[in-house]
Amino acid sequence: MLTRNDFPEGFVFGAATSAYQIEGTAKGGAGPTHWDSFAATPGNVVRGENGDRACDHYTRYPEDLDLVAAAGFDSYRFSTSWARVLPEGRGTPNPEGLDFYDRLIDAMLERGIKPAATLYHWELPQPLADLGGWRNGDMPNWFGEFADLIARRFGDRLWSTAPINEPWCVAWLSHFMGHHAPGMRDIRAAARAMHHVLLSHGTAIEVMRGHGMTNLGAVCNFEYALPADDTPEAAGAAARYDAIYNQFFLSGLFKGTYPDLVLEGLEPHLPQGWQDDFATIQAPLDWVGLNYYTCKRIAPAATPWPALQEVDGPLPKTQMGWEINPEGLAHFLKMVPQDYTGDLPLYVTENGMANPDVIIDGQIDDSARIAYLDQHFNKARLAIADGVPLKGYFVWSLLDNYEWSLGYEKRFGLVHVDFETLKRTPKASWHSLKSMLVTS
Ligand code: IFM
Repeated sequence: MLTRNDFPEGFVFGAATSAYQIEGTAKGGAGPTHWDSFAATPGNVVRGENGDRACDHYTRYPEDLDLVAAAGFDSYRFSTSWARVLPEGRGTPNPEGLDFYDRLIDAMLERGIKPAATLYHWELPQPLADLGGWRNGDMPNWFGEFADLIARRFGDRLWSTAPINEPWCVAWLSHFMGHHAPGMRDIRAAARAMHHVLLSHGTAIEVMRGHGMTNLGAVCNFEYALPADDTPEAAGAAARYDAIYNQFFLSGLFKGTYPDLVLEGLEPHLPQGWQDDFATIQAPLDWVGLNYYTCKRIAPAATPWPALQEVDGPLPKTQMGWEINPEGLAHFLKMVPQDYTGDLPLYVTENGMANPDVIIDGQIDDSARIAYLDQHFNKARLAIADGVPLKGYFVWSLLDNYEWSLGYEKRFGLVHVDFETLKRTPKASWHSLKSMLVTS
């Protein structure tokens, strides 16, 4: 088993969560979000579950942060709910919401935990969703106002900050594939959301820099796109998948343009003048975060662009049905600095697996998760040895939580949550990480 000593001095280990997935939105005066209306629509979410109660982290955060500290994590990656601090999305802040994040951040600092904030992890205030949400060209201004509020109130105490978690999910998964709120399946909506997400990101970076904040980054998610067979058609489909998923956002952020393979489908639908927005989109960053879980096998499809489909693969799978393929992490840890970020510090900002964990005699044997993390940590260690400027690694997730359209069924936590009693029970993986991280 690896130990802390297998990683460079100062390497940051962390656990990650997000607001809607754990806090419980019913408490503390949070406004409604598009996830509430999406979940209230039959067929969208398993059992129609929502984030009303979730893990009640809103109340139980001291116990949760004790678990972060006791495992020896250096940092806690959390998100600030826009609708909790600005129930209308704009205008008058909710003092209770601001006070909650004050308490949460101070509780991290009291425990010696570095607060790693994400401003937006997917719960868009409903009043802004009603105005078209990410499709609306005013979104960067609204997001800038939210960033301004966070910067003024908490900026002096945050260790790191990223504006938006996983732009691909915010834009493509939610506006082209329809799997997440607002559940759209529309190429024009997707194109606009893809661009507005990046412009909002850049606007927030400029706002936060203006307040003197440091250690600002971007967090993108990556899927290792493999051709389903060795035909040129499958290679072409996998390249299109890779361009949409893995290249589009980095290309905007670091090259000031979008990949041709994506423009061939999206260009007619991008907002007018999109070419003029890259000065903001390319606002300088201090680090880039990679979220990595799996690979996908891609085949061509007889449909309009992007004319591709996912097919089943042969590797062992997690509870999500996702193949376990640590090679993909190795691939991205090489490709991202080589093609985009150069010497910029990188973090793995999410990695982990869902497992059908059960409590037997008070214990949870999630040895599959221990093996998964070990394999992926090893790829990180090898990348560092090859000179990749990887500075930290965050495990998804601290707690079992609301896995979006899959409800509470998929368990990603290092800590088990009984969703009836809300009791927390550390799993074998939490204990294993503790042995790895706590040095005597
Ligand atoms: O639960 C999600 C998280 O919100 C974003 N990244 C992937 C995780 C697992 O699906």
